[in-house]
Amino acid sequence: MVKYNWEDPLDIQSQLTDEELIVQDSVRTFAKEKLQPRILESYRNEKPDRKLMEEMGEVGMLGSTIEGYGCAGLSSVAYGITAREVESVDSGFRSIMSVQSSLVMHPIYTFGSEEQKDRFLPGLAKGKILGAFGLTEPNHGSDPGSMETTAKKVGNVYKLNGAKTWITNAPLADVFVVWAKNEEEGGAIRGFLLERGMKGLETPKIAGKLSLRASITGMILMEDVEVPVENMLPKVKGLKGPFSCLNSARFGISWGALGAAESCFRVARSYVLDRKQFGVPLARFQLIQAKLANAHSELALGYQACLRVGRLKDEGKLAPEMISLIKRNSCEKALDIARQCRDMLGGNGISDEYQIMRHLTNLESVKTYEGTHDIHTLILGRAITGIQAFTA
Ligand code: TGC
Ligand code: FAD
Repeated sequence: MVKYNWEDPLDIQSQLTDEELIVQDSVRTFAKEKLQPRILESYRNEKPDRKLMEEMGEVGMLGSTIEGYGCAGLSSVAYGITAREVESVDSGFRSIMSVQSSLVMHPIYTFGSEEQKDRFLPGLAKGKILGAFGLTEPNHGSDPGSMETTAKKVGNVYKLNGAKTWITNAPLADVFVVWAKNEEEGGAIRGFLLERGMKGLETPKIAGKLSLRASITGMILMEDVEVPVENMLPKVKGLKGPFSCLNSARFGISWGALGAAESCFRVARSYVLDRKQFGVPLARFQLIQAKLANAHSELALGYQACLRVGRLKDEGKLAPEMISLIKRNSCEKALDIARQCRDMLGGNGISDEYQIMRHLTNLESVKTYEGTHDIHTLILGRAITGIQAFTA
């Protein structure tokens, strides 16, 4: 008879390749030694740590699925596992990593010219260059197809005008993947690489965040920013450009959100084994065991689904709706698990010493960015019925 392993109930470990197990080990060590000691200070004081990116680069965590250019060429599953380990410490740290990897390096690698790849990818892989991705605008979040940012060709430059908001890494970034409507092509959406120092480019920080405080968020304001024609991503036109970057980032988030929830689960489990009320450990009560069993089941099922989608992605058999399914499921279940775990700690649950409340507030953003819960519901609804319900 096989003994049940509460830490890995569906035996995910035996489904990973040797390479993926090595990645898991090394990222787990990195998270324990480099991320965990930093998080309380970073979160309390909303202090992003620029050096962290270079440390992630040193261990090969940036753009890890890319072949060449100093990148590791790993599987999507290895990328998912990395997101899980990083987000088990904090979603903000995973955000920093996934924007750089999926939303900046991926489009340059997939849609960029050879010159763009040679120029940007090695520095991005090492974390020497920091990237940001500008799709969302003040008036257009869930509906980026209505964006107002424009690009107008004048001689050998494009002049960009517009504003992007809620942009991870923006105030510190060196390079910005900005999506804009190209007037010359009847408003077709194109990606442009903007660089810090370009005249007319401002990136103010958004203050007062009560979530994801370990990652910095800001705006990208553009007033007649002159972007050389060779900085336009040549190989993609239309919304499928930004959306295909989102496929990769949303996939990572699906693993990551569960990583955050798993951390909450572990804290709650050990707390209820130690803490006594009515003369016995909390873990002795059936209501507590039911909460643990529910969280444990959702984590096991959620990870198995992420692994399956990762394997299909690596085999080239992915439909983007599969990613909506796991992004939506992981975020919703992770938030619910974090709330239940917070509850099991009673008053201590709201203290940052116990970490759960930080994960909980982070997960509120994770549920919203990269397509809100509702948007992924509607993506699935369209796939099921053949009828779009995004617009009236
Ligand atoms: P729709 O008509 O559905 O599609 C337009 C074109 O795009 C193609 N497409 C995709 N291609 C690749 N992957 C996908 N997932 C795709 N989804 C759609 C589609 O085939 C079509 O191509 P073509 O060639 O026919 O033109 O477009 P729509 O305007 O109706 O959009 C529908 C909707 C609502 C699903 C979409 O707008 C959406 O997903 N909205 C959510 C916006 C969003 O996710 N924003 C994220 C911003 S980035 C971010 O949050 C980063 S946070 C990072 C961090 O800190 O970790
Ligand atoms: P809205 O689109 O205004 O939505 C508000 C509410 O209405 C939501 O509940 C939504 O689900 C609902 N809703 C919208 N449309 C419909 C509909 N058709 N039917 C039913 N309900 C609907 N963006 C980037 O481009 N790059 C980044 O790096 C980035 N980083 C971010 C970091 C953080 C911390 C946050 C919070 C956001 C970030 N975003 C980024 C933006 C993020 O992608 C958007 O917030 C998200 O797409 C939702 O857009 P919105 O905030 O404008 O909300």
